[in-house]
Amino acid sequence: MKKLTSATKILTRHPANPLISPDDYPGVMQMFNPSPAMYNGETILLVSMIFFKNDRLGETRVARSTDGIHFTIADEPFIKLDTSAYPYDIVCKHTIDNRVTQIGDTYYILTPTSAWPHQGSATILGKTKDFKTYEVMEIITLPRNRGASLFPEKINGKYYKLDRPGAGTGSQGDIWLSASPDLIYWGEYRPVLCPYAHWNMSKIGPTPPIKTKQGWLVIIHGVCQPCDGPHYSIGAMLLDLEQPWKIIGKTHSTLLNPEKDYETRGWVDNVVFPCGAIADEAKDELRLYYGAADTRICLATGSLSEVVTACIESI
Ligand code: BMA
Repeated sequence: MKKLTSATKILTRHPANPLISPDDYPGVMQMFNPSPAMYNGETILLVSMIFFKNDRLGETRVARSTDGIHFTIADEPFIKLDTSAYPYDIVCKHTIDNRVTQIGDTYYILTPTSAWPHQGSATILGKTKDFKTYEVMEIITLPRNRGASLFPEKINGKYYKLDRPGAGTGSQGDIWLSASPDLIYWGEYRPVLCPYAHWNMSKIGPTPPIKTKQGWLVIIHGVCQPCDGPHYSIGAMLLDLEQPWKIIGKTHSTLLNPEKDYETRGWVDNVVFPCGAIADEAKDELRLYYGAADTRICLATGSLSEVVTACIESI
């Protein structure tokens, strides 16, 4: 039998975990589910934050780091919208769990928000060039769609995004694909992946695809429902570079499972949740920043090529 690394052993948790914890920020209740990007050599995380004061909903702040380990978090929210004006009075509350994708010198941010009194999450498309100013562009999905993620380049002349319709309906949430000529108008919907393994039997969701020689690597989260409540874990799938609706492979094991105290205990127990990863093909490195127990932010690193192989071999 061919000797392969078990997918569960590819990533190593950083010894400094948790890298960011609300304990160090008075008034902050939760800092979690970060969306990573590289900007001018710095690692940026768009951090999801919730405060003890109940007059504030979830917001997004920018954390910056020169070494990818020690982060400084901005004092002000990054995503600011006129929530007194239609449609953002209804849609734009609770802006957490972003997905960032760089295309050229622009960083596009897909933000799932809660649409009240309507139910479920619509997706807001915004952009920045410097992680200081944020510009809202359009609402690009209907509810219920939480976790939509943009590809980092056009494929055969079209933009593509992964969608997650059905989110929030309990035991559903699959991954679909859509295409657009301009990032605003979307169509050509295609199903991609539905729950397929024990750890993602209830729901499954995407993050922004990472281009590798073998295909688009997509870090995914999956939810299962053991007796002690939902468990959120992390795996990956690989999509065809030219036909991104075609799956080349997927991990049957988890890459990361809630195991450490900082993952199993918090505001929501047993959660490891990704909103993206930083890949370096030259160094063969994957840096996966993730939210732990909806409370703190952690890092796990490992070989990018081993994650790709785990997908191809369906380990
Ligand atoms: C999901 C999202 C995430 C959260 C997870 C676990 O539905 O709301 O923000 O981390 O649940 O609570």
